[in-house]
Amino acid sequence: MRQSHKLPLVGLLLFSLISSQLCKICEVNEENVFRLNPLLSTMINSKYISGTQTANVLLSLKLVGVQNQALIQRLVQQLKDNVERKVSNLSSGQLALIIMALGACHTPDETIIYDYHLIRHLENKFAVEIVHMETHNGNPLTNYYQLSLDVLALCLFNGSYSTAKVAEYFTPKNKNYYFGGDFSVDTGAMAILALTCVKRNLVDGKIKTDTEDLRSISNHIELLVKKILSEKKKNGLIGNTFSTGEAMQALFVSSDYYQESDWDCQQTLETVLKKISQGAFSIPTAAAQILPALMGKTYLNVKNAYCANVLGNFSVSTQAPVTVTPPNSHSNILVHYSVRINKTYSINVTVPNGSVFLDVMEEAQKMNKTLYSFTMEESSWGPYITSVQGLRANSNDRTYWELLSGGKPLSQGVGSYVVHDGENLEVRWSKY
Ligand code: B12
Ligand SMILES: *[C@@H]1O[C@H](CO)[C@@H](O)[C@H](O)[C@H]1NC(C)=O
Ligand SMILES: *[C@@H]1O[C@H](CO)[C@@H](O)[C@H](O)[C@H]1NC(C)=O
Ligand SMILES: *[C@@H]1O[C@H](CO)[C@@H](O)[C@H](O)[C@H]1NC(C)=O
Ligand SMILES: *[C@@H]1O[C@H](CO)[C@@H](O)[C@H](O)[C@H]1NC(C)=O
Ligand SMILES: *[C@@H]1O[C@H](CO)[C@@H](O)[C@H](O)[C@H]1NC(C)=O
Ligand SMILES: *[C@@H]1O[C@H](CO)[C@@H](O)[C@H](O)[C@H]1NC(C)=O
Ligand SMILES: *[C@@H]1O[C@H](CO)[C@@H](O)[C@H](O)[C@H]1NC(C)=O
Repeated sequence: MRQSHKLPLVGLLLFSLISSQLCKICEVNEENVFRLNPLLSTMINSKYISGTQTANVLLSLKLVGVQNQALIQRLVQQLKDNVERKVSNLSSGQLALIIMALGACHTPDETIIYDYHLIRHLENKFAVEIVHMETHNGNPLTNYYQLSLDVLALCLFNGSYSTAKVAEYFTPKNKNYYFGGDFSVDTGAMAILALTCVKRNLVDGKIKTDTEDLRSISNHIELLVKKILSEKKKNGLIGNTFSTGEAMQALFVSSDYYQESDWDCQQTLETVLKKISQGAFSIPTAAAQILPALMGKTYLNVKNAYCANVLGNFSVSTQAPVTVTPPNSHSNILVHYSVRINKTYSINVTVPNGSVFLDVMEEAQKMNKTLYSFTMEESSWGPYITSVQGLRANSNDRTYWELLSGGKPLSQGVGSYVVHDGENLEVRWSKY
């Protein structure tokens, strides 16, 4: 399908029709299923402080067929309370995730979606994102990862959206796929899932459309797949550890856009299993996002009438999750910490060995509140830094507080990144 844009339209439609149900899937075999236990115990032992975290975990557990009804009911109840009390406060992508989690696998809790008119709320929130882009220099209220979640949920649950707008806004040229010039693999992967759902509905004739839209959506998928594959690392990860699960899902559903030799799925799988054993997925959201792909599932399976009980016969461990090397709290370490805006403000901070980035920021703040004060918000990935020295990140002008070590951006947040003796840590006022 690499030359799809050169095929005559009839050929394109026919080919899409035949191939759209084919998936290239590699998954953990039975002897290796025990290696997923750290993910399950991280998810099960989560504190569920954020509704988005709960939605990520519930969606993941349902997709792989975990049968723990007591746990599932507890999560459903929490999401129900969430939409009951504050549906208007949820961002578009948060609501989309909740809808997918509640609606996955046709379980009875699907009715909550209709009782609370969640699809209508999502249609409105998606429309607001589009208006925001049109009035704010192309910047959505949230980001393209969430807009992709929106389209995916609307597509899966028969919501209404404009195919023409999807074809227009999701062109891979759009700046919202990039952060600081770098292609965001997570974002591209989620967009492929959304566009594939839309494409399947068009091909199946569920939605009437201009054939131009179908052709352009198909071209977007093809280009995004190329970009994802070009982010493949030597060890098989795609993007980084945390984007690999969603990239795998995207490649599973788009196998007619690349050749078998373009991706060694087994190698990716093996590297992810190694990362699991090293405790890389100790945040529940991280565990939830990697698990479905490892069991050969994607977010497009949400509408399956029945989610195979793939894990049902295996014992699910509920022991404490694998933890990174226990902190040696008897010794202290010294780190250099800087806040960079236009000028750089630096300080040396002593913290117990095993401390995380956030401990350093708190210590610096104690030492000089004027220079090192900061605020944060709890999110599904842990604490997110929202302001430093009173200067607040703002998605309307694409500003944020970037975390770096030795001048290189970190791939973890302040709540999880463990600091080392002599390290140069920095929070930098940046644009994405
Ligand atoms: C969009 C995005 C951003 C945007 C957020 C602002 C915006 N315009 O939305 C920007 C570019 C600013 C950003 C920044 C960072 N991000 Co980011 N981001 C994402 C992305 C692609 C989507 C998040 C989202 O909307 N989720 C869906 C909604 C429904 O969930 P939510 O919880 O409500 O989303 C909010 C939080 O996720 C929060 N957020 C975004 N990134 C991060 C990172 C951390 C560590 C935390 C605690 C919160 C957080 O912003 C979202 C919108 O409000 C995810 C990919 C993914 N797989 O989730 C990466 C992702 C979450 N980010 C990541 C990272 C590492 C960062 C940074 C630490 C990078 C850095 N070196 O500075 C910083 C955060 C620094 C800080 N200030 O604390 C990692 C986290 C991995 C991990 N194990 O912790 C991810 C998974 C990407 C990846 N594969 O590496 N990010
Ligand atoms: C909703 O958001 C508003 C404004 O940000 C805030 O004042 C209010 O407390 C929030 N409500 C809930 C239930 O979180
Ligand atoms: C989907 O929604 C349309 C109206 O928007 C309706 O006519 C149709 O019956 C719905 N289909 C399903 C399967 O619910
Ligand atoms: C689980 O066990 C039952 C009964 O032994 C069997 O019928 C079913 O196929 C098994 N499922 C899996 C996924 O192995
Ligand atoms: C900090 O702890 C780690 C492991 O617990 C150890 O390897 C390292 O030597 C310690 N560093 C210092 C400076 O004490
Ligand atoms: C940084 O410096 C530039 C140029 O002097 C100025 O326009 C900008 O407002 C400064 N930014 C901040 C956050 O102080
Ligand atoms: C921090 O300590 C280093 C030596 O480890 C020293 O060179 C530097 O000047 C100190 N910086 C500050 C801001 O005190
Ligand atoms: C914090 O730093 C500023 C600027 O260097 C200085 O004027 C102020 O006295 C410092 N405050 C404390 C409590 O050390």
